[in-house]
Amino acid sequence: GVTTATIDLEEQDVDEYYNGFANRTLWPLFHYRIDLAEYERDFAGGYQRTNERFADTVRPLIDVADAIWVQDYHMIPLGDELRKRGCKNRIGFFLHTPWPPRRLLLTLPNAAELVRSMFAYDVIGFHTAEWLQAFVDFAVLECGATFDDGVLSGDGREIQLITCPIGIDCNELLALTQSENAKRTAAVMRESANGRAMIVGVDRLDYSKGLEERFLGYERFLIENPKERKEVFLLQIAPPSRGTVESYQRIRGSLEALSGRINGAHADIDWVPIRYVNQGYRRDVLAGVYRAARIALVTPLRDGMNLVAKEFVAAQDPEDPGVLILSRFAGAAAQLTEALQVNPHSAEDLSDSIRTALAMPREERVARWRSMFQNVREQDVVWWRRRFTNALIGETDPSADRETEQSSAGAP
Ligand code: ADQ
Repeated sequence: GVTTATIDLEEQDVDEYYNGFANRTLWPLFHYRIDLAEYERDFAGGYQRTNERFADTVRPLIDVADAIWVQDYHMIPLGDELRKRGCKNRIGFFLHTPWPPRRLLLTLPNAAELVRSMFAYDVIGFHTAEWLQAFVDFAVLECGATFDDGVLSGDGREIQLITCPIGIDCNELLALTQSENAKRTAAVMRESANGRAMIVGVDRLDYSKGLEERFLGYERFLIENPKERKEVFLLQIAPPSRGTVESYQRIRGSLEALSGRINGAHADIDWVPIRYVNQGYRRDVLAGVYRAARIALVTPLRDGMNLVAKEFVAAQDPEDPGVLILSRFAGAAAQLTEALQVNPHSAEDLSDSIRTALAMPREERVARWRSMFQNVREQDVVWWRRRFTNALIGETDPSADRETEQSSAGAP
């Protein structure tokens, strides 16, 4: 039931806006990687220009009764641009990434201006209380806002800030897990595992996902556990993304080198420790892979939420579930407290947790899984949507209020 309107971007917009400010400036900065963030005036200009274009394009499509929900860091100034075009509707914004600590955000030229543009929204949502608090810190200390009882006041506007952790479409994933394709995939994986325990990782190839650290932690496990090591293998699925950005080309190269080196150093004629695969898979195939895995390694260095962790939980056999090893720096760690939580920077911690997961008795696996599954099922993507839209438009029919509001206020 969704109608989409798309627009084309000029090559310059793709360079400066999408590959530039969105993916070479904000993405690394929001993931605490100021060493990778590139601050170029052209990027910032392209970002602003493109958001103005989005506003010009979408403005005529907005009815007086509509609520508007803007998604993610590509479109931070869009609400403000809509306001400048006379839009009086309720406008919400949801950030899918972390929000960085104030001292890191200060490295971005004109950061305060960007944050003040967000005062145009009525509701801003974050995955966790930590990201929300970091936003408040900046808004209060750098932009002169005040914060009380969930409401930020700044530049004459009031903005409701909410935590709204995104979930997966759990019912869809449960159905996918029961599909023929998933069952076939799980059977193929079990056969090819040949009695060994499969450890799985599924991530976009991105430096925020902690893949190098994961490989090194796994290697440490191989070295420290000579008896158990040939009883496991790691399947890492990592389809390339944002391949035109240099930092992504670099991580791709270094992972190829690292997996090659580890396999070269440890493989035997009948066993390869890492199966490293660079392609995307259908969702039913992924569901089968999750189901066949004994352990999932979800160890980002920083992640807004991380849906792979939730997909893995949903795909498990309730009678004999696998173990989720989860970075404490993923937003998901706030909800999935029964995962084995690790510091992804520590190879020792990763190695120890693999060992613990392999030895974990079935009752403990079931108990931990039940608690996590309850969260994944209850706080699914429908719950997330409802939580946000309830804050944005409340329980009432928004059309009545908004019409009066808009016609009495008039357009500038
Ligand atoms: P992402 O950084 O893309 O999302 P994530 O939440 O893990 O990270 O979602 C990835 C999705 O891609 C999952 O649904 C996964 O199944 C799918 N995927 C990954 N590898 C795949 C493969 N090889 N084949 C097919 N599908 C694959 C951003 C933020 C996250 C936040 C989400 C949602 O960075 O922190 O959880 O948005 O808000």
